Formats: sequence, C-alpha cells, structure tokens
Amino acid sequence: MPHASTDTALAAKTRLRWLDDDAVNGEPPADALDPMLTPAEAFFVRNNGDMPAAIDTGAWRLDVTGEVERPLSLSVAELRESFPVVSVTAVLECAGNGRAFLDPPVSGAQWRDGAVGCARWTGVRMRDLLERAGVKSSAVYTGHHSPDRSLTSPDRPALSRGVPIAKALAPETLVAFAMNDAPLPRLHGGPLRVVVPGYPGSAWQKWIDRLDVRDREHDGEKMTGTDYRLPVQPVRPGEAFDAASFAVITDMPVKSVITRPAAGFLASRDDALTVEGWAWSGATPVAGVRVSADGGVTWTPAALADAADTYAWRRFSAAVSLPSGPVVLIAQARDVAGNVQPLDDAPWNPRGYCNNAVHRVGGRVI
Ligand SMILES: Nc1nc2c(c(=O)[nH]1)N[C@H]1C(S)=C(S)[C@@H](COP(=O)(O)O)O[C@H]1N2
Ligand SMILES: [Mo]
Repeated sequence: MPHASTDTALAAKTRLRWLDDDAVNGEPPADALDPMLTPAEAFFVRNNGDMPAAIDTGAWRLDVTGEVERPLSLSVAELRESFPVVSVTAVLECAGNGRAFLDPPVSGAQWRDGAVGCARWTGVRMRDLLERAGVKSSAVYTGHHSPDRSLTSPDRPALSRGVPIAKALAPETLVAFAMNDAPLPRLHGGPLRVVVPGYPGSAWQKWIDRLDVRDREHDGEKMTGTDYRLPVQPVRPGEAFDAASFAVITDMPVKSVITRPAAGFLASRDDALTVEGWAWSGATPVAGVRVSADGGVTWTPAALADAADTYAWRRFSAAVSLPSGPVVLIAQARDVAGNVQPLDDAPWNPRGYCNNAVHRVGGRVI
C-alpha cells in the first residue's frame, strides 16, 4: 500500500489521503491547495494501473510514429536540445474529481475535492515535434503510449489516450519534462508527460514513450466505451443507455475550490472572515465568483485576480459577515458563456465525470 512504502517520492506526499484501491491514487484536502502553484506534497496522484517500476531517464526514448512523413525517435536530452523549451502554467484536474459526492453513488475512484492542482509545466510543444516529423493530411488524432500496465491484465496498457490533432498542434499542448521548475517526478509521469491545458487529466499521458498520429479517433486503453466520456443526451440514474452515444470529454466545466478557511474552521463573531480560493475552467474563461455564508440565501461578489496564464486558476477572495453558530461557506464560479456551478444537484452521469457542483466548507462562529 502506498502509505507503507519507503519510496521517498511517496513519503514526500504528506498532504495526500490515499484512496482505498489497488493503484496509487491520492488527493489532498482543499486547504492544501492554497498556494498558486500546488506544491509536490499536495499534488494529487492518479494512476489507472501499475506504474512503471524502474525508469532510466538516460535510456528513455520518445518515438513519433503513424501518419507522419519522417518518424522520429528522440532521447530526453535530444528532445530538450532540438526544440524551443517553453513553460505553461495550467490546471490539471481529473475528470473524476468530485465523484464521491454523486447521488446515487457511482463506482470508480472516490475523489472528493482534491483531484486538481495547478503547476508550471516546462517542456517542448507537441506541435514542434509533430512539425519536425511532418504531419500527413490524413492525421485526425493522436494516440499516446506508455509502459504502465493494467492491474487486472498485465499484458495490457493501463491507459492509452489521445487528443484531436488540432489540440495536439495548439501552442499550449506540451511534452513536458519539468513541473514547478523541478525535474518531472516519476509519480507525475517523469521523465516525459503530455500537458493538455483545458482537457481532463486523462489526456495528460504520463511516461509517454510513443506519440502516434492516427487517421481516426484513438481507440487505445480506456479511450472507448464509456471511459472518460459523457452521454450526449443526459442519462438518469438506473436508466438504460447505449455506450455508442457517449462522446470523449475534451473540455472541463467551470469550477472553484475554497482553500481558506479550512473545513472545520472556528471564527470569532467580531472578526471579518475572508473566504479565498481558486476558480478555473477549460476552454471557456472564468467570468466571476460569488461567495455565500448562509447556504446561498445572500451572496457577496468576490474579487477575482487575473490569471497567471490562460489555463492557470484565478484567485478569488471575498470578505463575508458571519451569522453566529454553524456556518457553511459556498463559492460559486461562472464562465463567460453564463455557465454556473450547480448549487444543489451534482450533474450525475453513469461514470461520474465532471462534477462541478459548488464546494462547501463548514465551520463555526463563536
Ligand atoms: N500513463 C498514464 N498516464 C496517465 C494516467 C495513467 O493511469 N497512466 N492517468 C491519467 C489521469 S486519469 C489523470 S487525472 C492524470 C493525473 O496526473 P497526476 O498523477 O500527475 O496528478 O494522469 C493521466 N495520465
Ligand atoms: Mo483522471
């Protein structure tokens, strides 16, 4: 089990609660997400299978194959030296973040609020790699390949996902080798991972050793059926559905997390309480955040700081006046298209993805 391990990288994950499953999966409490760049000790870990056991960065190669004129094979050093090195600050959120709050419950990793973080990712643009290889006009999608294996069928990959070719060629999409200005930790996909700002975490392939260009939507492990897909038409709990009418998640909904005060806070009636946290979204920018200290009866507009980068999260803060007794703080973000975080009913779907219902933090005023 992860917490019994002597692995120094795991030992450094001091703020994570390890989930009760066979893979290494853990998330921090929301208050550990307070710094703008989520520190290593608080960055969630999500593995679909068995991580690669030993990694030799010196021997690692990234192959570019498929619908390209000139297939490539590069060491990590060659990758760094052959292309401009760029950094992007972006939120990484698992599509299953918030699954634990769905009613009725949905099986899968029971993430609460913490399967999200924001980091500065450094690497090379996937576009530069693909242009060097020469993308053929038949290119439609990428397929990302890694050596981690399924826990139940060790001959199968744990995960092999991809992105539409337009997103692969977008300037924000990277093959990264550093996180928060340190070498990319093995737990986060070192030596090389894909960074796809705005897309769900599943698209951010860790330990990538082959970037395949395909002439159709990728059909790798956990890319088909209902995996990381939402029903095109809403499906009610218990209702029969056809997996053929599910579409790949290529965007993340507007969401926010309260990082101050922490759950279980005690505040004095005489103090003004400032509620702070982060708001983010996928392709549609955040427009604003409001905060309530009375269950959503009255609202205070929050100040919203500029984003450090297009896909970074934005700081919100609001001073609220408090009733005495037990208090539940709520933050609700909206995007420029008018989408708002649901207040009560979490958006239910058969696999429990993209729950962007508001975060609630309980405390007491004395
Ligand atoms: N090779 C590989 N890449 C992977 C995964 C995986 O299981 N194997 N999990 C994905 C999912 S579902 C998420 S949410 C992110 C989590 O990244 P992190 O562990 O660095 O937080 O990695 C993605 N990349
Ligand atoms: Mo995920």
